[in-house]
Amino acid sequence: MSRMRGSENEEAEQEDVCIYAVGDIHGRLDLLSETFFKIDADIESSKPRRWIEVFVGDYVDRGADSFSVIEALAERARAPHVVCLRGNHEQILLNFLEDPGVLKTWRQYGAIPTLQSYGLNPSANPDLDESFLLAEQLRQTMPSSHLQFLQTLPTSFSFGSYFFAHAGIRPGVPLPEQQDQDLMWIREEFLLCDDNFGKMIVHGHTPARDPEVLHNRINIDTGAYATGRLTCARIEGRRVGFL
Ligand SMILES: [Mn+2]
Repeated sequence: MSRMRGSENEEAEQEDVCIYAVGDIHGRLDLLSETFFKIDADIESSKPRRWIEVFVGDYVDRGADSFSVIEALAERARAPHVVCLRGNHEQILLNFLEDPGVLKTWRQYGAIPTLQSYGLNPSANPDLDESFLLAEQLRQTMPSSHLQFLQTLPTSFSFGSYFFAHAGIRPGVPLPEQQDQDLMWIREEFLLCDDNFGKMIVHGHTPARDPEVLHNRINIDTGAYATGRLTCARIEGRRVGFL
């Protein structure tokens, strides 16, 4: 069973809450900083009575500044209205600390720049011995605040008529019974499904050229790492816009 934050009794209040939802960051501190600035400016100008910020995961890998992205998010998430979800990339990083052999796979997901951002010096294609050494070094180097941040990320967040998860949900399974594996990894079975899922699903994980607003889901992954475009949706009641 997934760990889910949020509750149904928030539904009644949803109309006066503004939700900012941010897509996959992948080590782009520059874009994350811009997005913080845009959110803060929007709050300043539109003055919502209440607001929530949801980051849908994939903070690390591929981009150059994973360390600083985690640092910045962990800091911002100290505020109670900020929710950071767990992406599959955060999960692989945690798996690697437990099982260094995972690096063989993780490397293909952009692990090398992440390890470098923590001050490690991995070769381009580490063998198993080097993987054990790197995992040990990462355990030593990673600030405990980062580890705690990563270990406590929930895999979904439900608020009013919206449901947030990194990758999506498994069609046919009630939202409270969704499995972590699906919430962090699912693709086609979710993306190609036309069902009404009971709530609007807001997700990242599968990059699209532009943010996608469909009848049953909103995809906010615009491939920031490669495109330089980090999407932030602004959701107020039924209105969905982008900063
Ligand atoms: Mn992903």
